[in-house]
Amino acid sequence: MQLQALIFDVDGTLADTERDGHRVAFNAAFREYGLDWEWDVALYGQLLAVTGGKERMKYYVESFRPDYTPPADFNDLVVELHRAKTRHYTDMLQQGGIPLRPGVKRLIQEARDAGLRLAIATTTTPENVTALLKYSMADDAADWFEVIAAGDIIPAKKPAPDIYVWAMQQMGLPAEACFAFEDSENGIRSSLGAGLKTLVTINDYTQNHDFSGAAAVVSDMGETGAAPQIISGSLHGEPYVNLAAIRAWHAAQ
Ligand code: XBP
Ligand code: MG
Repeated sequence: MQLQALIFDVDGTLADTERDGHRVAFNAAFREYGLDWEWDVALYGQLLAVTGGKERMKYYVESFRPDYTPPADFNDLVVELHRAKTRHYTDMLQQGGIPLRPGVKRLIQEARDAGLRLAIATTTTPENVTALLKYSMADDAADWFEVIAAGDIIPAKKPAPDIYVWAMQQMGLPAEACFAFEDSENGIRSSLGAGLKTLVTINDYTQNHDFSGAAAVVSDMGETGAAPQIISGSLHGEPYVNLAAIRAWHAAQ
């Protein structure tokens, strides 16, 4: 079936948001609430095993803080902390904090010029996505994506396939007409589970993940004069990740 739409993960795929974005915003929220929780770079790598900020905080308390006795209204506290974290995170983006990864804007522009449909499938909060698109991509970039599937819209977060399935339902497209972009094992379990061929661009947190089933695994999308490193698969003779390479991965058996 002909390729009709590209579906992008956000965190780690469009931009390296985790280490210098989400992690920092979580810590700012913890300080604001007088908690002695501090997520350093290494610990945050372990916490990324769980997707979703609220879920991640609960996992931290359960698995790393046996000394902490949660209050009776712990669920409410987590919701409040997460609201504060989202505020810190979107403030950071507004201040121009987090650039897109190499080749992301180029590829999205090429896809738009070719008339492909675009969507987002992510576990992060919707405000975070629109802020990243606006401040790191273009003022009106949120309008370039016909579906932004994000956050609690779907209860079962990645690695469950539900968020991708929901995005495709909204577009009225089958998986065979779409192609996905991911950076993590939880992400690719989700996209492959939804039946999508998927390209992986790795980052420092995800480089040792298991990406079996990926169409290819590369360091980044690449740019003119800055070819990506190929970890597995092939670029089908293209200099970097472009629509020709994506069409070839999409057509492959
Ligand atoms: C992203 C996530 C998110 C972010 C934090 O995973 O797991 O939870 O880390 O955002 P993926 P929130 O890239 O696979 O979508 O705090 O808004 O959840
Ligand atoms: Mg990701």
